[in-house]
Amino acid sequence: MDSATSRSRILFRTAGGPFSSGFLAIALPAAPFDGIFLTMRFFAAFVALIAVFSPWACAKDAEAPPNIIFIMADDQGYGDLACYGSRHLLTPNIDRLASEGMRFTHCYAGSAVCAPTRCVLMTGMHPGHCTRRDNTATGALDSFKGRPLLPLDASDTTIASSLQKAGYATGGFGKWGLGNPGTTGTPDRHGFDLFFGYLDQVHAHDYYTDHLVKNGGEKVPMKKGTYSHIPIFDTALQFIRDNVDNPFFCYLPVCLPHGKYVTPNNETYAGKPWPLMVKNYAAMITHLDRDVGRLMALLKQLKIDEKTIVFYTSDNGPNPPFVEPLESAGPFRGIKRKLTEGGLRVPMIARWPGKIRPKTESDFVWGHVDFFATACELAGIKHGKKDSISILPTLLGKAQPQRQPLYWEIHHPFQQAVRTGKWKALRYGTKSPLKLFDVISDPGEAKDLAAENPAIVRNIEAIMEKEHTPSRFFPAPEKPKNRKAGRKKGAKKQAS
Ligand SMILES: [Ca+2]
Repeated sequence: MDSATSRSRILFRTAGGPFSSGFLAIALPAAPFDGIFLTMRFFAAFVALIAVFSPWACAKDAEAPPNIIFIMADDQGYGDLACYGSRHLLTPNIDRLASEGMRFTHCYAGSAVCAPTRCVLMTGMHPGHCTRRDNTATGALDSFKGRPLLPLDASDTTIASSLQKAGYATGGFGKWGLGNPGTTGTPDRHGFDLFFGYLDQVHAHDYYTDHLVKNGGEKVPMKKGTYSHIPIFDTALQFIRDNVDNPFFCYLPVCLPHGKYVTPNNETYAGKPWPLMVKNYAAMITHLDRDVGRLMALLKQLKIDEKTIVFYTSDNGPNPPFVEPLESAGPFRGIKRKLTEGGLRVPMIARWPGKIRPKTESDFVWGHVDFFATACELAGIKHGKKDSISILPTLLGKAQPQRQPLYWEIHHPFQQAVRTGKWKALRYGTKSPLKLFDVISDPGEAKDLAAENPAIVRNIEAIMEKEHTPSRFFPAPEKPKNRKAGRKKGAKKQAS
């Protein structure tokens, strides 16, 4: 652990009474009761009082664990932000986040679709270990409109429950996707004091829904014509106001810019030579950008800017209609639902004034799976998640050893992937040949180098075998079953 973190941890745990009593315990010797020690006792008490009531005490507060805000767009591509090279989209507020903080160029989503990414993020377990490994599951327990779903298990521990236990106020706002009402997977059962938005991910397609959901399933009626993102985001801002004096975790898995592609206003892009769907998608990203600006202004207004670390990312790669006109996948091949870089590589920005150096860029290889350990270290708490590492040293500008291999699997159709060092490998089916790419020199994964690197291939095959633990809900076939048909059917079924 680095020294800055040690300091935060010690000061947080000793805030209030324990700080002064601990200090006096050291300052007051068990000694004869004579004049010298009376003077020492008086002096120690005086110093302790100064420590509690002086500006030093304020400095102590500044070292308390930070508020943590995690904003996650839905289906926004790596190339959809100006600060990640977009020539088409206006994202000045998110760009400012990047220029005031650290921009990561090798950060990976938990998965290539909504639900497993959320599962990985919340549980700090990769898709070979976690409960929900794809949007739908074979023979699953939960269902919504006939789709077999798998909720979080009661035994799953989430980052929200860990932070809640550590004294954080916890709020989630947007698309939950890990358990519908009445299941073991609702957010109120997994550490959220307050959740507002959609529990079901297909319900989340309906931006003009007649109701949203609070906590474990309480229906909140929406007035006709309400664009749901607006009350969802406003509720998040109110949660921040309400918890200005607490450490808080504000999880914002917003629905924008996921389909349906509807927006109250696409004027910014009205003159562009794009189909309506593309204009709306672009406007949805710019709408989110404006809200990021509102959120950052609120942090300044509440004077908690320096006590708050803000992350911004997306849950998976973009959809096909945006890849050509907007270059949404950036330099990468593939889209959402694929374990190629286009499906997995996502923007990731972290801003924390006074701690993260502004205008920095990092090529450290990590993923959403590491948010768990990172947030725990920020909060000064321990965790037992073996798949998750803290990237706090990197955030603080310190050297950090290369991460162990990142592993993914997804099931419609079945794919496995590994990123280790410069290598990215993927295959369809546990007995299918591995494709191997050097994603530093070949980010588009165009040249398969498997034949030239048999030892690397064997090593990665062993990683895939080890990291996949069987799940009866997510079978792992040896060979892909009719990949083309699976892709077509999967694309329709996996609409979220
Ligand atoms: Ca998504």
